Amino acid sequence: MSPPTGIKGPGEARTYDGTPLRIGIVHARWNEQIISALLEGTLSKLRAAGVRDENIVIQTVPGSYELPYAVQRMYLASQTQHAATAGGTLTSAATDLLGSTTDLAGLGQKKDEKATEEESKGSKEPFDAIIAIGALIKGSTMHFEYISDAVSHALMKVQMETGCAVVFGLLTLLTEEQGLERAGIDGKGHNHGEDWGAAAVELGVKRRGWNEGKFVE
Ligand code: DLZ
Repeated sequence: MSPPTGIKGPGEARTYDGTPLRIGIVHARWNEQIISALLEGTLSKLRAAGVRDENIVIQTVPGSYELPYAVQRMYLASQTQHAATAGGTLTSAATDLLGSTTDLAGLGQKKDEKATEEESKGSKEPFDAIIAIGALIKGSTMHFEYISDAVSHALMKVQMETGCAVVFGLLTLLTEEQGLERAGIDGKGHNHGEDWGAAAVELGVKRRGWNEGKFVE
């Protein structure tokens, strides 16, 4: 479904070539119906821009509170992969990037074979952008206010500290109904995941340009 016409929104759709990009997605599992629609919307725009399935890494976390930590660690993991394929040793690269060897415990473990096969086809570049998706629904306590605020600030912080573009896919909702609308469920509203997919491609392409001293518009 296309975005509503009017003043709100990012204006006319722009086209960027997502073919070379590697994109991370991390989504919370709370409010599953809303999240899965948002994820589908996000993937549809990534694929429409040419991002290859093997270059999209999807991780899940229990709730939105875990999103900033996961984004930070996923980015470091992608840097570790890149360092390993670029000739560095996995251990030294990971130690440098993570600052602690205790986080490396899982690196040598045997992985599910199918996942390994799928992963091996894909890019090992650091992520060009990571999309954090969650849906927080206000309850009767202050929980919502604390988590919304903490997660929003932390997602901004992680993008500024890592230099990886982070797309803010966090819905902060007063009601479940608002969530259904913003996920475009039941023909209502507009699926915001589509905007997040498009934003990740645009930022990913621009970031590559900026890294080379070019200004892509
Ligand atoms: C605990 C909680 C509550 C009450 N509501 C939500 C929600 O609406 N959306 C969401 O993504 N997560 C929720 N959580 C879970 C927290 O984000 C977090 O996963 C837990 O507090 C564990 O750290």
